[in-house]
Amino acid sequence: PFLENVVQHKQFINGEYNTMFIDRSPELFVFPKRKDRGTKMLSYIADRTINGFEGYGNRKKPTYQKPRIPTIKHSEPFPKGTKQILDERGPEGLAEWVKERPEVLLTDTTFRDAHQSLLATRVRTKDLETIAEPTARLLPDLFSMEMWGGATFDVSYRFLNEDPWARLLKLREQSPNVLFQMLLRASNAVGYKNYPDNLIREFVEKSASAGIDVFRIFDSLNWVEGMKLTIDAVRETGKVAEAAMCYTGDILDSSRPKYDLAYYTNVAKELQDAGAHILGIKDMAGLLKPEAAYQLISTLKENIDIPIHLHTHDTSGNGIFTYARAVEAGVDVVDVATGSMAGLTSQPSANSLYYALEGSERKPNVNIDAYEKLGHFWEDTRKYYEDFESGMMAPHTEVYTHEMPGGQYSNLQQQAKAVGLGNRWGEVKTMYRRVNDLFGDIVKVTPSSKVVGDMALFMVQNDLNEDDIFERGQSIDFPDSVVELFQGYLGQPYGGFPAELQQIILKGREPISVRPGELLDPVDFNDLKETLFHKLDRQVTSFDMISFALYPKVFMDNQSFIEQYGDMSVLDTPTFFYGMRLGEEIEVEIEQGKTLIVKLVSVGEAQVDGTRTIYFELNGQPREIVVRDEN
Ligand code: 3PY
Ligand code: ZN
Repeated sequence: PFLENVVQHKQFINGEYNTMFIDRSPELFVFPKRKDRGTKMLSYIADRTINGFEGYGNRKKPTYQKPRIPTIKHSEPFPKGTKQILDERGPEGLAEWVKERPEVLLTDTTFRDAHQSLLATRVRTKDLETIAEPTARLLPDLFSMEMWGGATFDVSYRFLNEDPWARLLKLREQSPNVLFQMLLRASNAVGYKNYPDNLIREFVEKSASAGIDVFRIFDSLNWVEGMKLTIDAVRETGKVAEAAMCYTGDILDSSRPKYDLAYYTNVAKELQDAGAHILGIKDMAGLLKPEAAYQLISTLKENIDIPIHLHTHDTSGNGIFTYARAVEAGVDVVDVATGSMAGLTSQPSANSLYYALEGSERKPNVNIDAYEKLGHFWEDTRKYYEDFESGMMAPHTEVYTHEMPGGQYSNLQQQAKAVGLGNRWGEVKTMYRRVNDLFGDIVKVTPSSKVVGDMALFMVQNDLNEDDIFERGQSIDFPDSVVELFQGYLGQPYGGFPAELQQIILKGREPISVRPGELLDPVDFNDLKETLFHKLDRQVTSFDMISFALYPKVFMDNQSFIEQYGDMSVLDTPTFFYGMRLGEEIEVEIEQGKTLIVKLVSVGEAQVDGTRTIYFELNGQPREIVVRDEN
């Protein structure tokens, strides 16, 4: 504790100490009475055992089979992969290399979008860490692993009480050969609103230094103007700027000409001109039909020079067919997930695509046996997260009508339930599309998709239709997110906002037409460091500062959790969610080489004050924890 006190002392941090510093600083020897790590951890386990995990119900802990892990030789050098190509040849060299490949390349999304779309983003670092090295060793021919960004950032803090930066650093160590890819919402970073320019630059720089190689950058309204700063920031780091356009509507539907082939070709050219090393096509809802994919990719191949990377969701069940046609048209890279984490609202299966392209010279170069083995791990591990499954059991072609992104479907369903509209979910889905049309047919992806969802819930809940909005809109208080969208705080939609509706929603407020970031004050990082130092009473890292600037409350709530319980990312997932069974014994490695053995001996009767005493053994010594029974 002495060393801890010294290195956290303000004078020490600021470098203002001399040889008398220790003698003249008696406060260094006042140690706060802290609960030891073991007791904190037992408190967490006791609480989960009695009260369950938030949103997870209070079920008894199931017995799971230990996930199957493919055998690898840790001592052998890692096979070389795309990371080495980037390091040796730079982003332009990598792009050239991609274009020369005869086979279609694969990005594996299992560590990010697959579980964001199937399991509400709840997969924990502990499980990712277990399979990261086998994945990197067995799939060295991947173009990249998408493993960060999107919703993983705030869900890590908010629901898993984990540090997302620690996840990135740990996984990087386990996978030094394959490019790491993240999803970045341009000026919205990994949040739901525009942030100041200097915060975006700082976020990009620190993400790159912590291990991100490929940044897939998109704007939720396809507003290229809003993406340029982020593209430049990525280019400055020497990493890969994959600028993506979001696919919405249907280029095959001539009755809906707003988003046609010419529109996408123009956006693609603008992104290339803005400095993209790779063009991403982000089909976040899975609306790109097979023939549309063929036409789109063929046309883009004639009009731009940079490689094309296609992302889709398999919600409709047509994902593999879409990819097969895109491959025929010359797409360079496609996004897939490990078989047992693929399909439905997730990405199409890597394994299925491999077999679908049998006989084609563009068949992906992957070790299919390895993919099957990695799939066993995920098949077993996915069971831990059963309560977060969306309940979608079969291909869902209604997506072509409502156009809801894969990652939003289950989320909005939960939101609908929370406001008492669980039994009116069908109406909410229909309303989602009607709101899209009301808003002038806009791109729907985080965060614009959230605004459309908020408005749909609002209209169903208040029994409003389009006529009501136009006739009585002046007296309606619209959700904040809707007002902000129409103020221009998420940027500008293609074709502008519908003017009459904008007036009704803004009620005299002035909309902006410039980049919101231009109007925001820059973050003062020195000031922020000082503030955080006082709040946390410890050394403040650049990662802490960025996270606090993006999500002040979420970040601080997580700090309080750590203060109360310690770092619970060390627990195995079933224990993290359910606590322990009577008589169960577990081993917890709290740091390298330091393992605690925990046994749950018995659970005391509920007392009149609402508490129970839980009896544990910690490394053979009896320990009692008093916990409030919330049931
Ligand atoms: C995200 O922004 O998190 C998405 O996955 C959008 O599709
Ligand atoms: Zn996606």
